[in-house]
Amino acid sequence: MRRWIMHVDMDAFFASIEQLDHPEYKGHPVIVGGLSSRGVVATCSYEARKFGVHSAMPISRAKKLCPDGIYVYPRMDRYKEVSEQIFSIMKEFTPRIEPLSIDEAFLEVSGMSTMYSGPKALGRAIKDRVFEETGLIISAGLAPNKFLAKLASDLDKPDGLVVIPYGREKEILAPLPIKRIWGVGPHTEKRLKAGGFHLMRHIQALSDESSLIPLVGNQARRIWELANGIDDRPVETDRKIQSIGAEETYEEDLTDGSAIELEFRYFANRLSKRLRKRNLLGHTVSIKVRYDDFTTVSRQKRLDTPSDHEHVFFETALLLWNKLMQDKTSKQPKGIKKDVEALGATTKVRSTHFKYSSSKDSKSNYIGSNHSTSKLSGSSERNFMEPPGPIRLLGLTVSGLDEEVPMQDSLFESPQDETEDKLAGVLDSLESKFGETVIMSGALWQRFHGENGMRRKRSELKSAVDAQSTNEDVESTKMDKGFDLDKNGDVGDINKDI
Ligand code: DCP
Ligand code: MG
Repeated sequence: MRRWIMHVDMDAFFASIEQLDHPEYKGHPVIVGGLSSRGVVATCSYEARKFGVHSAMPISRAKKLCPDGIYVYPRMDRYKEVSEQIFSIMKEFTPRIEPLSIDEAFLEVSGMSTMYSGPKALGRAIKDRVFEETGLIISAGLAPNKFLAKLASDLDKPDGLVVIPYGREKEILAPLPIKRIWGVGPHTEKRLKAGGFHLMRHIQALSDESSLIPLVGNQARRIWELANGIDDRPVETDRKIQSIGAEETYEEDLTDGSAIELEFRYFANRLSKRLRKRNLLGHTVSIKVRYDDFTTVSRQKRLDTPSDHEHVFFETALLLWNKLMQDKTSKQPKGIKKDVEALGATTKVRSTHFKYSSSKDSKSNYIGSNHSTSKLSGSSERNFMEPPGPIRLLGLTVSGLDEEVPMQDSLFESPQDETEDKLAGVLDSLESKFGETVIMSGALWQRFHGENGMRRKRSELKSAVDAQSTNEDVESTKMDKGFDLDKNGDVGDINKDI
């Protein structure tokens, strides 16, 4: 039996629902997004795309391009409701569904096309059924594997229905740019292009992946296979959450290390709570930084031992941040003249809340409250180095998630981990009873109530989608997240591990 995979992706999902619920919006440019001065476009109708508006664009820019557009604030509950409706319609066709996002999924349809007059007729039947039930249009791609199916659904958007038949895989891929390969973000694209690989056919000309290894390391085999249309990944119906992240776009830019420290402390606290709630441990921690000129950089680190500990996430964020600040190759915002290393060597930063003690195994623990000044001296520094320019967005993500295996008390890594686990359990149960802000550490209290605290809190409340998609807490099962955290590929060099 031949394998057939279908990929479905709703057209202009949030905007189409707005047009459905407000028939007077039909045929007009509709832009859904954060409406504050720092808002970004979540999506827009195809009518608005003609004006050059697109996802992740600042709303202010969209308004310049399309001043007569209809601007609406997202209604996530409604979009989730419609998404569930669509998924249940698709389940009538096959139970083998792998959801990728709110509006996207893979369907394992091998063997089913015999019930129709081929894969195209099957795709047509599913499209028609979704339209009849919901009034919404999906674009669909059917192909021998996941990579090609996803590519196909995008080839004729909106209202697409494209089949890539057996035997034509390489021919269809040949003229496409290498950035269409799954997992090839801007960083990897640059490296491949430096080696002369611009189009899929340049990779297809190689008999194996060996010439790609010097350029992209252990990604070489996967890239070579995908460029040749080879992809054996199954449709995973019980796909687990792959990452949990928190990010924030600030109403006012952050300009000093102590404010940044507070943000990462807050993110680490949130993420550890969310992991505990799901009984998950994370292997990899990454930070994302967007400067005021929209330059975006990321760094990630794999932990020696997977963790759900706030202090581990926070300290890894500190390490990554200081490495990033010291990294001369990291992009500096235009017009910012400060030499980061010189800054690092001379600036004194106030450490607001905790004192750290380093232990031999390089793990360090906060042991109490302290106000001190210290001289920055490289990556082992316990303070957040000053940023080279104003920061618009910060994010912290934990990925590589595994179910926590119950352990005996004696197996706790350190007495501090044990104490933190017990304390966390108590705080979690108090919080579930009395709400999040009732119990918080001094540092986090400072974030909400200290200098500028209210300003930041206000921006959180206001900007549900100001930082792309669902702003603050982002859970993802997207399979390409391991390569590029950002749907729009603007994350920069996430592959850069330290
Ligand atoms: N989304 C978001 N922020 C982004 C990208 C997307 O909030 N940066 C949300 C809004 C979209 C939905 O996710 O409606 C689905 O994303 P898609 O990339 O599939 O975009 P659309 O469905 O809107 O348009 P398309 O027709 O290109 O699929
Ligand atoms: Mg879509």
